[in-house]
Amino acid sequence: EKAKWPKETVELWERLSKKEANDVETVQKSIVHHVTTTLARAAYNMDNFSAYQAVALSTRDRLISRWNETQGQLSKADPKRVYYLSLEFLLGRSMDNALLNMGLKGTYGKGVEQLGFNMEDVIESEVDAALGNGGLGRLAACYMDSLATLDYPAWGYGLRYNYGIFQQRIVDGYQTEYPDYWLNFDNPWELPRLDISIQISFGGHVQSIQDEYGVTRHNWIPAQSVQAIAYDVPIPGYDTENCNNIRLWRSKPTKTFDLTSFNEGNYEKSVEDATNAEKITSVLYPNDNTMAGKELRLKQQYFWTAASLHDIVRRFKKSRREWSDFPDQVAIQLNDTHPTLAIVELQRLLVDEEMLSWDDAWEIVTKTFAFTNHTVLPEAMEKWSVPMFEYLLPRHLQIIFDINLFFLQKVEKKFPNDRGLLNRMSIIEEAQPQQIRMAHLAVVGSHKVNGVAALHSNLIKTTIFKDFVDYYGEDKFVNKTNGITPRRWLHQANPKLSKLISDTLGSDKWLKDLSLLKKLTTKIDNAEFRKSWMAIKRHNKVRLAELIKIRCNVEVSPDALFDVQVKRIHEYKRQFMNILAVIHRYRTIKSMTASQKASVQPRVVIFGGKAAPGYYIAKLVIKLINSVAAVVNQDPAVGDLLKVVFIPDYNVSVAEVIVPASDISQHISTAGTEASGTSNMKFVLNGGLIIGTMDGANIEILEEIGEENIFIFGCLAHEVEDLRHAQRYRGVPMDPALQGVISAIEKGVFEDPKIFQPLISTLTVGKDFYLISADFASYIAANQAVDTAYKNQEEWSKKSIRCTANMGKFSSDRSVKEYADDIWGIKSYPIVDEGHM
Ligand code: GPK
Repeated sequence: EKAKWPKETVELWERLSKKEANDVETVQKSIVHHVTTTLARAAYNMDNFSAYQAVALSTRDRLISRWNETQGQLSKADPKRVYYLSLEFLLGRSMDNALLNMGLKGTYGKGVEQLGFNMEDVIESEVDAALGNGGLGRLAACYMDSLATLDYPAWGYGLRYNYGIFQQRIVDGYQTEYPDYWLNFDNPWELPRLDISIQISFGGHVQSIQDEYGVTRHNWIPAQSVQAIAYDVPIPGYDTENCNNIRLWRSKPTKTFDLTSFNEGNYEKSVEDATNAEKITSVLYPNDNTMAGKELRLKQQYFWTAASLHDIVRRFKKSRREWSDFPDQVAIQLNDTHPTLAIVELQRLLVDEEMLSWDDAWEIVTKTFAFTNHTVLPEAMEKWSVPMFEYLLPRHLQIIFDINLFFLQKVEKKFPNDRGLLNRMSIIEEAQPQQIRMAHLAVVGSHKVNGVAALHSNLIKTTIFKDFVDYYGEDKFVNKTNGITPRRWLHQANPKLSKLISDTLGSDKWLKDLSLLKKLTTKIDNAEFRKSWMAIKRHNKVRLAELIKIRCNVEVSPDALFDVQVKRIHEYKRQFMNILAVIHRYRTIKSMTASQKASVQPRVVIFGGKAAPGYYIAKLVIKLINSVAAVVNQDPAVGDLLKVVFIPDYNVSVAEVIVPASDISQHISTAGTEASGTSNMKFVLNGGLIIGTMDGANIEILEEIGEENIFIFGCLAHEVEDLRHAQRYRGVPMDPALQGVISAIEKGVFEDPKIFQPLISTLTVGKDFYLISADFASYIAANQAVDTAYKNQEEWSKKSIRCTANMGKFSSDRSVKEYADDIWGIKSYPIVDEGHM
């Protein structure tokens, strides 16, 4: 239409859509404009929260111009894009990050202060977007930051839950869950695209008919449908014009479906259907590393993958290319098995709707998808019961059976007469009822499968996917070690350290090339530099001590060693072992003379993390931590030598305070169980040392920073099987120190011991699956080594600097580049600033 406009009209638009300037006064005007118009408030009558809203709206305007410019230029150029399908995006707060990435923090800070507000208070008024559980969801968020920063054409696809991960409160030492209704106030970080609505169907039956060529065609006649509405979340890169997108889908009742029941006079049914439709995107499932198997979760997965694929295919069709070009235009990354149905849905679209042959379609599908595995824990493997699946997605079930049939035929051809092998590799598990193994489907439908750290990627090749490696060959299975974004996890969370590093290195280039941190090594022998380094750590500890005072009502000394374990509560992560060692420490201190006590290194042991609401043992661990804290913190015989706190409602914004303040943090999973871990990287990047097992990315961190700068203990992954076997069948006795700790709990030193009996039972000889007893002695020794090392503050500060200096590898920029080069085949496409609004 624009072409038909007279020249004057086009010029008028051009002139009026020039980008706003970014000086302090223009920014202030835009803030005040939003206060008085969008918020309809009087200019002076405001609190921090409304100030936040106005600053957020003003920031959002600038984000949207970048988003428009980026998406406009990409539409024209139409390069290959990657689509990152993730049921979780754990973004946390957006404002500070957006301002820093766009280079506007200074201007906004000045503008806001002049308007009479404290920028930090304004920033802290924002509630977290908590659309994720833990590591997997936060990884997706870090990858989106890196993709945008590196100018890769990338979109995320996810769900817009009304309720994110629950809020955790501690009542009488127990975790209690509260709904996280994060959309209570408008969310300025999303752009509702109410015009983008896709119909998604469920249920019904399949009609099979012969077409005019005698080919059998399958028609899915669904029973019900809902609408998917798009909400776009702009993701600005750091120091670039590029602004990528996360499209989140929200479910709504379809208008027609509503009307039918309504017109038939069945008002109740129409209300019920509407509610059922809305329910699909109402809540995030709060399980981490475990599978719940609920029908609504399966509905979420199909709703999301179908809407996303429809959107991707529609965008592809605009280019009017051949279907065979699809994999040259589109790469789709499956974040865990949650989006595996996308494989089946694309095959269905190509065969049933686009009328491609099965084989042509399957070639396109398998060239398009790649799959990331995040765990080897059996309880986390996704399986769906065939009857439930058939009821919801009858045509998709047929397609899965066909995929499986053709796949097993090829396996049989390559390895004839091996029934056991076919049984093990089948996508369908022969159980009562039959189960669909989503991991097998994801492997079969993808051209690359990756683990998330070197050890983990090797483990999946020898355990859960061993047969698949034998069949497909090694090349399909690759490693992509996780990474974290240094923008949020150092620059934003630790501004003082970021500034010291930039001042020392003479520029802030390291924020886009983390390997430059290596140059900090030259400063290690500079006492002045070490002093500044440690002063920043202390400043961060004071800040954390304030948070602990507010949230836990416990006073802790910032001069003590801060020892942190914050992550989801899980048996394999062994928070239980940590608190047992704390009890051991407590008993040791209690048994000391005054002069012995004088040489004890004071320690504050800090826990945080959520337990899945149905995970009874994990919840008991929280209770035990709080019971121990209650006793230890009150004991005058201990004083400041030991404090224990459980910080409630651990989330991204709390992590941003905790991570920069840690002296030592704990990454102590049983070897072979933690796929990677990413908080280990965050702590070390901030100059915190770590104590850990030879597990996940700990191993690669050790390789980078050197064994003198990390406290390693415990058995190795290849020893685990034998150790389990030995304790089960040869009755290896419990570690004596651990025995003493258990006796103390059983004697009632910490509340009624009956409460903790189920927890203690997990340590029964022969049942100690996570090998707490086997690792206990070396764990205690490693903790002693930490105390000793910390007493030498000069040496400690050198270790701390070496840690940060050698963390270049763990930038998510490195991870994302590897994915782009080795898996997606995409190139960066820098966006030109054309000055448009
Ligand atoms: C793995 F399987 C899962 C899961 O359901 N949730 C989750 O957060 C984590 N993960 C792993 O446990 C971590 O080791 C890993 O660093 C993270 O995913 C990202 O890969």
